[in-house]
Amino acid sequence: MQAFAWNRRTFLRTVGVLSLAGPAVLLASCKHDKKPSEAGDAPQPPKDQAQIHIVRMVTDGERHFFDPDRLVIRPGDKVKWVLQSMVHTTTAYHPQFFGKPLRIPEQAEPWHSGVLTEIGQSYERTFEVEGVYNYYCTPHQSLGMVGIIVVGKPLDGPGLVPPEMMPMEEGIMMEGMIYEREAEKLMELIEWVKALRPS
Ligand SMILES: [Cu+2]
Repeated sequence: MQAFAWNRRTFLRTVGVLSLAGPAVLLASCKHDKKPSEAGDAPQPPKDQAQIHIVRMVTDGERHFFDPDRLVIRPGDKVKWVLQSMVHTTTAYHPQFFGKPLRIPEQAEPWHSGVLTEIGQSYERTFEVEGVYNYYCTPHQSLGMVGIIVVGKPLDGPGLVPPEMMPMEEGIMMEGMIYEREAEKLMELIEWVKALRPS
């Protein structure tokens, strides 16, 4: 009985070593024998290649805006909003914040920076879930201070739905409403994203 157990452990250990060695050998051979068709099979960069994208929050006279107001990034990349002037927020369109309609991917975490008040103050977050994200500045939403972020592919989702088609019941109209200039700017950004797609 004891001899059997010993043999069995030895066998398992041997199999374990073989299965560990397997992927390493495959990876090593891939490096040298990669066909062109396989090169496009890796959709995401390694974590160490993640980038940080800077978005400035700007007031210039009567204009309040994110600069740039549109970004295409890769999953795992970070966006850092930096206050350049005035006071601003970066806030995801999500019912969790101020009753706004959902305009980010359904699996994604919403965010709200709170009001940034000191020049140079910043807020950052990492985007993992692929899709289209709409966000706005709470003090300046009615003036059209909104932005859009495409993470990975511009997949269909809440962030590409025309804002005027959002169902608005009278009771929640005031809290979560989208203002006219806000809707116009969102449409401009949505059209920009759609133009990125292959026709
Ligand atoms: Cu603002």
